[in-house]
Amino acid sequence: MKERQFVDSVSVFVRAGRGGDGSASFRREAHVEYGGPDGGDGGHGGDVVLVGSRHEDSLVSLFYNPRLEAGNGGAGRGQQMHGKNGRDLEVPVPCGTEVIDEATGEVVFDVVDDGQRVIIAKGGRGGFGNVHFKSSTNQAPTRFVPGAAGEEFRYRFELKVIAEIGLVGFPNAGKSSLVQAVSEARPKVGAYPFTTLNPVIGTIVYPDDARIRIADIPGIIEGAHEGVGLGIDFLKHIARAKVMAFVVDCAGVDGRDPVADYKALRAEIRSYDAEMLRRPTILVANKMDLPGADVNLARLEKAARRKAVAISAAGGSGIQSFLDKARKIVSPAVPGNAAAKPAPSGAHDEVGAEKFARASFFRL
Ligand SMILES: Nc1nc2c(ncn2[C@@H]2O[C@H](COP(=O)(O)OP(=O)(O)OP(=O)(O)O)[C@@H](O)[C@H]2O)c(=O)[nH]1
Ligand SMILES: [Mg+2]
Repeated sequence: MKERQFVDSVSVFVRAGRGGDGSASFRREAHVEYGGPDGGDGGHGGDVVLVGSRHEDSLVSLFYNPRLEAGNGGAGRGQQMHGKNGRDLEVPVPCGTEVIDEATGEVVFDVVDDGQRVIIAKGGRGGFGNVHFKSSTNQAPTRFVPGAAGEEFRYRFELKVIAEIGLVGFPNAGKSSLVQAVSEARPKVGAYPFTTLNPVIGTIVYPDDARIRIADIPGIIEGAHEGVGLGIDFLKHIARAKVMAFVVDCAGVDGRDPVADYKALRAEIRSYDAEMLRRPTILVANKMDLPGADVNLARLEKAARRKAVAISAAGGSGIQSFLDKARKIVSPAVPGNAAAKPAPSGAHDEVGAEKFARASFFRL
């Protein structure tokens, strides 16, 4: 198994840039005996800025590089020249990163959206140069103001995967394929277990712009709740999702039995946190394009005593039913995501669904 590179909690030291000192300089010109003060102001110190990025999925780079320092402002100079402003330090972080002040334990910032910028430490102001201190009584002030220190903090960054739907399934069940089919996210898909090593969030965008985020995590195996495999670290992310979707390989490609898989998945979740099973769930029967899947589907639905959403994540069939179901089940919990509009009256359900499907594959 590849080494896992996923860090969701890291302690960092953050220092914004110091402001540059003001200058105490006097004009020197040929033929002017007493040049007045001409010391410019110092430049401002750079800020430390977090930038939400959907391309980041872990805090691992900060784990290896836990000091974040922005550039200092340059000193002011003669001829009223301003010092250069210090360079801002922009740090890309995954959406869902919370910033906790270690001194107080309080969450002070929350980076939620792609492209969102949050200043977590402000640079110090540049100091005034002596031009500011000229007065009628003091024509030759030597006074200047030193640059102010930048803010300094010790923060803990915590990654909270934010998704309405969390996918749970054995390795190779087709979770990442499903995320690919319904969102713009491109998690790796592979015919071997544990292709996915880190959580990936995809956003389903409906034609009326309602959005549902869906979290893909590494496959769960028996014993995950006790730390077997990669599962335990990721169950806590799923634990924050409002809805769980169990993804089962209904064709039993790896010689697995979908009914046994479904039971084992539920048992793992129950052992981890029984409360999670009381939330709404979606049962997804995947790989319906393969032989034997039909028979297994009937068995699965009987054993689970519920209807499954039958799909082929790779082939594209049934995806619309999944989208509809996801919307219906998540919407009450998400303000602004009204329930899916019913098909136009008189239209056959299938026709309505087909129209909806075409629009749904429009990607951002
Ligand atoms: N025939 C068929 N193959 C599928 C389908 N969905 C996924 N696969 C294949 O199953 C394999 C595993 O798919 P992934 O989407 O990577 O599965 P996963 O659940 O994300 O796996 P892990 O990340 O390892 O937990 C890949 O080879 C896919 O191409 C399907 O509907 N039909
Ligand atoms: Mg995967």
